[in-house]
Parts: sequence; C-alpha cells; structure tokens
Amino acid sequence: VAFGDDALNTQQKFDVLKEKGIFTGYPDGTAGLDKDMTRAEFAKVLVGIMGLEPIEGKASFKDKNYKADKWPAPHVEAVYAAGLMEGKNLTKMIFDFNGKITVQEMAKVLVIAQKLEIPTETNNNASDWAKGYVQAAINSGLVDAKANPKANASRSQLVEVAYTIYLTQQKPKVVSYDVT
Ligand code: 6LA
Repeated sequence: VAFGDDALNTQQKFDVLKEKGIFTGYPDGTAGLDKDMTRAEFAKVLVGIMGLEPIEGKASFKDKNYKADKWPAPHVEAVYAAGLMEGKNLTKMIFDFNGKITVQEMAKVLVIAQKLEIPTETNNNASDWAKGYVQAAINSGLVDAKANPKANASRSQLVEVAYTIYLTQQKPKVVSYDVT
C-alpha cells in the first residue's frame, strides 16, 4: 500500500476509481455507496481494475436479452475468459448479468483476483460453494464477519474490494531471473 492509501475513506477510494474511469457516479454527483450493483456492472468494474480487454462480438451466455451488441456482453465475456466469474449455471450457461452481485459472489472474485489462500476451516453462513471464499475474505479483513454473505453487496463494500484489487494491480511486479 502506497503511503497514505490506507487512510482513505470509502468515498475517497470511490473518487480515485471514478477519476480513473472505473466507477461512474450517479447523475446527481453522488457515489450511491448505500446502493447495490448488478453483476454486469461489477464485471465492468473488474475489467477496469484488472486492465482486461473487453471482448467484442461474443455472447457465451444464454440469459434473456444477453446480446453481443449490448454493453454488458464485452465485459462479462472478458471476466469469464479471465476466470474471474463463471456465471450461475454452466450447464444452461446462465450468467444472470442483471442480477444483483452478492457479498459471497464479491468474496469469490476478491479471492481469485488477489490469489488469496482458501482456509480449510470455515465459520460463516455462505452457500456451500462460497464458504471458503467468504472465509478467506473475512480472514483478510475485507469482509465483515457479521455481514450476511447472501445479501446484495453494497456499492460501499464493492468500492472497498475494488480499490484493494486496484492497488495490487498498480504494484510493480517483481521479476526474478534464474542465474544458474
Ligand atoms: C457455476 C457455479 O457453480 N457458479 C457458482 C459460483 O461459482 C458463481 O460465482 C460468481 C462470482 C460467478 O463466478 O459468476 O457468482 C455467481 C456464482 O454462482 C454459483 O452458483 C450458483
């Protein structure tokens, strides 16, 4: 964490991400930190913070109204190709792009993006597929142990997670050479 970054409050983190074109505020200029976000909107945020290339002209999912030429698809396709999100049903290929992103879904993305270790012991009320992800997020301090994992994530929670991932992406990668 660069000097001072950990001192930023959620609004300030939102402002940084808005400045970078990653989040968009509401027309009245507010951040809407108490509101929620759709899974497609979060996919778009992920594309921004991970520096992914939107994938044009492709529609892998069969959700109603999911079309290659509509704005969500290039972002959903990019996070799917990057292995950050896989959707809700791989047999029916349903992403649920208009559904609200939940705390446990956000936790899974955080764990994958940050390459967090999944603990063997869990103590939370998440769905079975999400227990490990949620525990890792709680242990890392990014999800409150008292949060309901199945509830919709607030934009406030999403900004905190997005900012953490964003900072990690900004860090220079350490390259090591084998000199033997
Ligand atoms: C196909 C599947 O088993 N999906 C799981 C879970 O992996 C999904 O995680 C994310 C973050 C996603 O990758 O899109 O949100 C939806 C989750 O759906 C789950 O099945 C209901």
